[in-house]
Amino acid sequence: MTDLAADRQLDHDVIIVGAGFAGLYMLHRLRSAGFSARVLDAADGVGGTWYWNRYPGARCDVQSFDYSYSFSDELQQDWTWSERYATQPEILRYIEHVAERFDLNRDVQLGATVLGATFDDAHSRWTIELEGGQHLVSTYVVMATGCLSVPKRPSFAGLSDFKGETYISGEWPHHPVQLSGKRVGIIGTGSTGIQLTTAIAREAGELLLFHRTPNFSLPAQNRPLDEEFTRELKSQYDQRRQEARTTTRGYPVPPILSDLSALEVEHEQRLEVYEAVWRNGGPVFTSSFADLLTNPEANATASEFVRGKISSIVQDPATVEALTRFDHPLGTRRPCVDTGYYETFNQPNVALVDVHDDPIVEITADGIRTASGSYDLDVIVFALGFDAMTGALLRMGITGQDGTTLPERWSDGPSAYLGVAMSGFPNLFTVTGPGSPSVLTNMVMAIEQHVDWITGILEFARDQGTDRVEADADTEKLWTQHVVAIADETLFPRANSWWTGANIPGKPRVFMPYVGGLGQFQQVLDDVRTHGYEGFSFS
Ligand code: NA7
Repeated sequence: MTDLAADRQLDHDVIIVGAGFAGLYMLHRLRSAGFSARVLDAADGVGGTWYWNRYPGARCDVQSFDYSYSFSDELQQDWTWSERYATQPEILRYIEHVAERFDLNRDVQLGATVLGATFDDAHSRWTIELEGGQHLVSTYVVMATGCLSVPKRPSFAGLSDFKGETYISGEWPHHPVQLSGKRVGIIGTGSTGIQLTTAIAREAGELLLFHRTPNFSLPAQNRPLDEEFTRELKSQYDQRRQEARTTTRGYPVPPILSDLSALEVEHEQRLEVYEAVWRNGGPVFTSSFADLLTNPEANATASEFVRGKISSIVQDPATVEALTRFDHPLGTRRPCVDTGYYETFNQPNVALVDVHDDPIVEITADGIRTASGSYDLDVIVFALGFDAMTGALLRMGITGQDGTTLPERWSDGPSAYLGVAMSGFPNLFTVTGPGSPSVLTNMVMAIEQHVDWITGILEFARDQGTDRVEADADTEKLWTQHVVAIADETLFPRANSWWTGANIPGKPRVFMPYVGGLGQFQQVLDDVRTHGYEGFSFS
C-alpha cells in the first residue's frame, strides 16, 4: 500500500479517459469527493459521441429532457430544450455549457490520444502513455470511453480509386459539406443511415440508399417544446428523475403502454394500443405490450403492424419489399427513431438500392458497383456502425496485473463485474461497460448511476486506508454468466446486432448489455455497496 498524499510521483489520484457525458460527470464527482483527477480526450473539444457524430440529421432517440444530467436541479431548471428529440448541435452546446458551468475544462486535456495504460503491480498504480511521449501516473483509471466511439471503417475493394468525395458518419468534417444538386450514395441503414437519409434527401440532387438488412424504424413524432410543456416539466422534474431511476429504460414511459401480453387481448384492442403508441412516438413502441421482447408470437403482432404502416406509406412495391424483409423480431436490434424516413422513398430524387441479394462488389472511380449494376456518384457516405461497447477499451493498450492485456483477457468475449471492473485489472473502472444496462437504457442516467457508484467505492477505499481495489474473479464470472442467462430469457440474442458483436467480423458473439434495466441494476449496486462492496477486494 502506498501513501497517496506523500507519493510525489503520482500526477493525479484518478485519470479519466473520455470527455463525453461520462468523463465530465466523473471529473465533477471526483473533485467534489476530494480526489485530484484529469480527463484525457483525443478530440479537440468535449462532447465524446456528440463531438464526433456531427453528420447531417444527427439527433438523439431518447427525449431531450430525459437524456440530460439529473445531478443538478439548478442545471435542469436553467437549461431549456427546444425540441422533444434534440439535435447533435444542441446536445453538444449543452455538454459545453455543463463543462463551463462546473468549471471542468481546466482539468480536461484535449488532443490527448491514449496509446497505453499499464498497471504497476508493485506500487498499485497506472501509467498512461499518450501520443507524443507524455506519461501520466495515477492510482486509479476510469475509462469513460463510450459505447459507440469506434466507427466501423469501410474496407470495400477499390475505395481509393473513387474520384468523388467520401465521408464517414462518425468522423464528419467540421466544415460545411456541400451536397446540393450532387449524386449522393449512403451505405448503411441503421439509425445513422436513416437520419442521414432524411436529412440529405432534402438537399441532394439524387440520393441512393444502399440497403442490405431492414431495420425497424419508428416515428419520433418530434415537436418543438412549448413554454407551457417546459414549465409543467420543470415543476416536477425531480419526481420525474426519481421515477426514472426505478424504471427499466431510465425514463418514465407513457401510461398508454399495456402491461398485458399482446396475445391476451382481442385483435381490435391490440391494434388500438399499437396505433396509440405509434402516434405517441419514440422507441417505447417495443414495449407496447409486456411480452414483445420475450414471446415471438407476441412480437410478430407488433412486427406485422409496423409492416402494415410501411406498406401504407411507401408507394413502390419493390421498395416496400426491401424495407420489410425483416430477419429479426422487432426491438432485438435497436430500433431507429425517425422523422419521415419511409416517406422519403416517395420523393423523385430518392431510390433504394437493394444490396441484400445483389451485394456491393467494389467501389470504382465513378461510384459503386454491385454484382448486377453500376451507380455513378459524386459523394459516398459510409454509415457502417461501430465496434460497440468493447471497441474503444480493446484499442486502449490496457495491460493489467501480470502483463495480461485486455484483448487477451477478453479473447472469448467481454467479462466485467457489474460492467464496472475486472479481476486482474485492479484500480481500473469502466463507465457503462459490458454487463451493465448502458445502451439498453437512457445512457445519461446509466452514466450517472455508474459514476456515483465508482465515486462511492473510491471513497470507501480511502476510508479503509487502502489504495488498491479489485473485482474478485469468481464474482465477476458469476455476474457475467447471470448477464448472459437473463438475456437468454428474451428474444434479444436472436438478432445479429451490435449488442451481440455480430456486426464486426471475428468479434466473439456475446450479448453484452444487462437486460434487467436501470432500476433493477440500481438494486444490485445498492446491495453490493451495503454489503461493504461485496465481490471486491481491498488491499
Ligand atoms: P448500425 O445500426 O450498426 O448500422 C450499420 C449499418 O451499416 C447497417 O445497416 C449495416 O448493414 C450497414 N453495413 C455495415 N457494413 C456494411 C457493408 N459492408 N455493406 C453494406 N452495408 C453495411 O450503426 P448505426 O451507426 O446506424 O447505429 C448505431 C447506434 O448509434 C444506434 O443503434 C443508435 O444507438 C445510435 P447490415 O445490418 O450489417 O446488413
